[in-house]
Amino acid sequence: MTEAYLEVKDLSAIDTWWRAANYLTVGQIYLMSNPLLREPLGPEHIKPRLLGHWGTSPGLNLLWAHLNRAIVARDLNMMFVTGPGHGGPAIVANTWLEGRYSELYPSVSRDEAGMARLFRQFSFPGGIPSHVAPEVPGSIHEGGELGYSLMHAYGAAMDNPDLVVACVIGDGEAETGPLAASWFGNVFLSPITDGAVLPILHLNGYKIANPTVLARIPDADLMSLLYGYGYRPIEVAGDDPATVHHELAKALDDALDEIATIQRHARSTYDGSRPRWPMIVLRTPKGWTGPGEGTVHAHQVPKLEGPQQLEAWMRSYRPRELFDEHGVPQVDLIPARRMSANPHANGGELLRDLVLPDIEGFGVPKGEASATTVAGRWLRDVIAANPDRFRLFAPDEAESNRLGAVFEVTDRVFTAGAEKSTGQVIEVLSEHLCQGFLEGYLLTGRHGLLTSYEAFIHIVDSMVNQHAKWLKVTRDIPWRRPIASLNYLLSSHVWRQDHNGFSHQDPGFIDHVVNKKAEIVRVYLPPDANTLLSTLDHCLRSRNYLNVIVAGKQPAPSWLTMQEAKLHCRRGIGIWEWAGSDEGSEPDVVLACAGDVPTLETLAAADLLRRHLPELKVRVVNVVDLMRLQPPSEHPHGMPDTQFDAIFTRDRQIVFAYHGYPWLIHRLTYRRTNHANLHVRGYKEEGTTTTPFDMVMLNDLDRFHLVMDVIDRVPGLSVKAAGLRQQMQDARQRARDHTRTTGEDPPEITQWSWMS
Ligand SMILES: Cc1ncc(C[n+]2csc(CCOP(=O)(O)OP(=O)(O)O)c2C)c(N)n1
Ligand SMILES: [Mg+2]
Repeated sequence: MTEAYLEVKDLSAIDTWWRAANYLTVGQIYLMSNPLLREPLGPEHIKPRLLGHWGTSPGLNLLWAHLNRAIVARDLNMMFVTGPGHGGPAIVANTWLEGRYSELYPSVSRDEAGMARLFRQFSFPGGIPSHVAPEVPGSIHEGGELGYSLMHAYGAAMDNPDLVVACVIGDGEAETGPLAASWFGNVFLSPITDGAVLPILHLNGYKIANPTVLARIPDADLMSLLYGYGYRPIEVAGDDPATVHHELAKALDDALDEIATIQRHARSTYDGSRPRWPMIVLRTPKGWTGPGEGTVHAHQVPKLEGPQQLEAWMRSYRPRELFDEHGVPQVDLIPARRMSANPHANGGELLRDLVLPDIEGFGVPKGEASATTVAGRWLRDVIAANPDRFRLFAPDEAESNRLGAVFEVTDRVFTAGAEKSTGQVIEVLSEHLCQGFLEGYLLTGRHGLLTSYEAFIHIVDSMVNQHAKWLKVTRDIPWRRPIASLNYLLSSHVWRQDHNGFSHQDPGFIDHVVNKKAEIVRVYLPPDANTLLSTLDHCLRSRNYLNVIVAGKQPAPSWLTMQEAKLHCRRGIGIWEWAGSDEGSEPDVVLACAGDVPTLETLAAADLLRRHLPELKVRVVNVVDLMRLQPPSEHPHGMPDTQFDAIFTRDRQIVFAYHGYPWLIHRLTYRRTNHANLHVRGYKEEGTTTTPFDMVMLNDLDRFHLVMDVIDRVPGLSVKAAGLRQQMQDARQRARDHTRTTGEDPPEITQWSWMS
């Protein structure tokens, strides 16, 4: 037995809270009536389908109780991030004890009637989900898909100097790649301008059906590992409640004292170097205080002999001491600043608009420009104008994606080693960390942009799913205010991976995101620099979306003036009359394009057609907002059939040059009148390290092939234009031969410009 650390009254308050929360957790998992056990428990009181997770819950409840003691004592501004989010009933129990749950859901009142609803609704049809889902007050992290707790915690702490984010990490969760990378978070956290994260590694020994790695390796190894990541781990271990209460209270005081000391020092001396932040390692049994304690059988719903066993278990928490005769909980330790009501956990409430510089001042004249370089100048001024609420995240690719102008006004955060710096850019190679930090930052009411290579953003596909699900659910929760959209600027895209090759060529992230709910996703393919500016400006003003923007970084034609670009982006799709030859009449063929490189090839094809087949009426259509292609019933940006038919015609051939995998265009348009005449060229998984024009030829997306497609499809041309078709074939061969002899594309390609 260790020495007593807590005063008797505090020990009792903590233990009461813990027992109350455990009681309410068990009640939610098993009961649908008789919440205060007024009658002997019978089968009729027990849910027919027992769903949920008990094993992690007593540990979460213990931590919540102890953190409340610390919050009361220190008046902390604290958030709770639950890594093992399957412990939903535990967190719901604590928020109900704090009264927050009933404030938001008045029918689940803080009394016996409310307790009955609280129990019944959990994991019940028409009720609430089993995890720490968006419905749960104080949560920014559902924890359904494990691995993202610590990165969310770090993102939340950024630019919130007053905030302490307590983050419980499951020992199973800690085996995931994303969580393993998250320990690095302390390198990207400024002790001066950011808040603190208190990681709590919950070593309950097990995941679902197996022991965990970190619970089984020698204790000294674990301590060395965490020390090596830059933390000072404070261990608390045991299975005797009183002992653990004393030790945990002491450990938390130690950690919170140290956090305060670290911040005082850093903020008074402006020393931004990485301190050795404290963290807690909590080693207590899985399913502590319940059947199957300390075994894998405690993970979900422990199997019981019958109602009597359940009743005995629930009574072991001494409910008569916990609730009065009306079922009102008799707990102290409700802080003035409750974790369940922390405003940062409902970030939209704190969200302030960005100050956005007028894009007019950044536009480029028609000619040639690198779209992302131009965007970088605007982002530089966005960063300068919003020092406390906008961040750029990149897996080491901000410079590579030509956004380097931002470093004229800010720097990268890096607190370790000799060359320390601080600023509004986070560059860490893990795409998971970029995504997770940004999610944490957005969910707590700020704004940001993630720039990545197009191919590798796939690494976070699954995280995108989870964020999209979160957004979808929050739309229907009135008290959850809208948050800033998650914006992707994907560059170094499939067509221009010049230094790299096949491994770096994959435009499929777009396909992935369009699976998500239409009200959440937006995909933009700006064809040039000015349209990219207009698109970014739009996206940074939007709320509750995933905006995916794909844009090139290489010098490329800028087709539209700033004014034209704005109008084009507002429409999302448009006929480029200046590029076509249909002049107000019905076209013979529609050349459509989406994406910068396909737009270039399409215009070059239109140029060839105009020269060689002057009587052919060609219409050129450019798509910036991909969702315009869908019907309005499928997507809010969808275009009515009448408009679609007017642009794409009801019966003429359409040759569509698309940035990504061609099937997506078919998927988006399959219900349209003229779908049978739609022929899409795009990336068909042919790639290597070669010249830009060889890349488009490899995938039959080049101008010559587009002309051949027109000849093959437009009635009457195949015979008449057979000679031109042959010239196009030869042009392809010449271009290929040129690359093989000289290592570069022929001048007729590289020096082509519109109507030159
Ligand atoms: C990424 C991911 N893989 C697998 C699962 C399935 N799963 C749910 S709970 C769990 C075990 C979690 O163990 P741990 O993090 O130690 O939590 P605790 O022991 O506190 O329940 C697993 C594997 C998941 N939710 N997420
Ligand atoms: Mg575990």
